[in-house]
Amino acid sequence: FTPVTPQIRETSFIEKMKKTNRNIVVFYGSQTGTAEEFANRLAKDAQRYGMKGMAADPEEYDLSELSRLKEIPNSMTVFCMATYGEGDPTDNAQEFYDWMQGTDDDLEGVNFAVFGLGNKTYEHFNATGKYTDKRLAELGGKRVFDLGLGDDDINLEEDFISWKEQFWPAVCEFFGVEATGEDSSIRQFELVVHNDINMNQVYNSQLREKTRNSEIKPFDSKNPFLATVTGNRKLNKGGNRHLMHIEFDITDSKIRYGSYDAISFFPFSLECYKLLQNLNIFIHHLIGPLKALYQSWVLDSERNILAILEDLPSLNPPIDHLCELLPRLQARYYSIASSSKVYPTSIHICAVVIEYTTKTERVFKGVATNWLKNKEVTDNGHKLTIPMYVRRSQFRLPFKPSNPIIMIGPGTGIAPFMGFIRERAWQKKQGKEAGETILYFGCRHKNEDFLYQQELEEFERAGVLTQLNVAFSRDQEHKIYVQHLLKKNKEQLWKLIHSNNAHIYVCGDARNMARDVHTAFYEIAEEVGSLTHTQAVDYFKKLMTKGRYSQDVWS
Ligand code: 2AM
Repeated sequence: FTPVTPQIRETSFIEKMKKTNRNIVVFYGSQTGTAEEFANRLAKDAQRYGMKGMAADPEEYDLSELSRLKEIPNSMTVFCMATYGEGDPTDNAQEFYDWMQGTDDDLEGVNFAVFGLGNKTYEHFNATGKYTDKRLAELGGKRVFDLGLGDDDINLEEDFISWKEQFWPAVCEFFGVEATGEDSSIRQFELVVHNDINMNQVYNSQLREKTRNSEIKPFDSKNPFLATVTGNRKLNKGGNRHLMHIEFDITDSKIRYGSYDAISFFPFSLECYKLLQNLNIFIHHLIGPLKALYQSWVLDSERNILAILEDLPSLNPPIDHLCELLPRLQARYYSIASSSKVYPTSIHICAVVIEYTTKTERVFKGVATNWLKNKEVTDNGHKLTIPMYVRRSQFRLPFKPSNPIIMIGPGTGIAPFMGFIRERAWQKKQGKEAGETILYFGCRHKNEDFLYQQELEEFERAGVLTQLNVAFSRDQEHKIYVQHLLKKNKEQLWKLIHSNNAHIYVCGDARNMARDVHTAFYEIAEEVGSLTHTQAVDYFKKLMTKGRYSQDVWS
């Protein structure tokens, strides 16, 4: 697909809006693409109301021009802002976020609205959206419509649609305009059939752009590094799942990483998977505001776009329209399981291959994990490469190696801790006095999915890992989970936390595990430290702000 209008590279969004006659700019703080998709939809909606919108990546424009927006008559800006981790903005919104914090620009006459994308299972629900909304108003901006708070734990799509349904009438009233009824029939793309494509040139990574001051930009989502796969092995000994350990060579990349960072990949060679795998597509276009039906027939039954088209053959959308609605395939993030101190030129990850049968008896296959699973080290002598970059995370080892660490990571939550432990081993080798290094790992069966068992037991024998606690959940009748083992060792843990400055790290499932582990720590503080429940909650909140209780969790 080729854009009909040529793209003008312009860092001034004001100039671009003036040149292309637009009056609404929708910025997105997006990590996985949802906020970007929402921004595109809002920008497109605008034409129904006789306005002209554009979606924009804040990283590509100079946001300090925001106060100039009033130069454009009847203009407004919308921010679709995702929050991730511990209440952080997304990478592409970081600069804008810093600017908001430091600026004293007068935004009088600048009309705005904010939709936040967050997840209630995280403590700092929608922190970035809330801050953007509050800060733009503080600076004198005019809030045209109330902040929307999308919750990915329930149904983000529905939250967005509900917000949008009220947002546009409010905008129309504000500007005194009426809906024109003109639908999104104006295509932004045209279908061009290429018969002579050299597949090797379809995706050409490593175009390392130079920035204005001629420094080479680091690899990032727009400019990934092509890493060679140097290892791929199955970690579990049994069971019907496939847990894998994969190694990448980054020798020529100059990438430096911490064991705590996350690596991301683009499964680019499977572009057709877009059609097969994209759940949560704009199905409301097809079935209207039947939300309950959407929930049960689409979301709960996990029908992706292909399944919908199969099950509703009367829908026969033109292929170019369909492609226009599909969001770009997004990068996937995995915790790094290696330490750059030990492996400066390679990065390791561990991940579970996602594959299961949905309610409609279709086999759902995770796009990236299935693609990675089949990546051999060589394919007929050709080295296989994967476009990737490293994203910094908040997870880091304590500054002083002598501080004790308590790591809790069941399942693939073990990944960053393999890096941590290797780094502690390296510190020990350097003659540094490494503090207690305690791991709580959990899996189903000892003989099946005890990931990195051999390495872990060797680290324990070598005294690097001072305590290895493993909860096998299905080796006996009743479940044993990591939090049960934490409770068993409550005296020791409380002493390490309260008297010895221990750092706590939790990695893995956000929905249940992270919350249950949190509760176990409250109980420990109450039972051993004699705190009241309120005091215990407060105690761990303080540890979090001090960076002594970190979570890298996903749902
Ligand atoms: P289960 O699947 O037998 O319930 C890694 O996924 C391990 O985490 C598994 O042993 C899994 O057990 C366990 N697990 C599931 N829910 C959990 C929870 N709420 N807290 C801690 N561990 C959990």
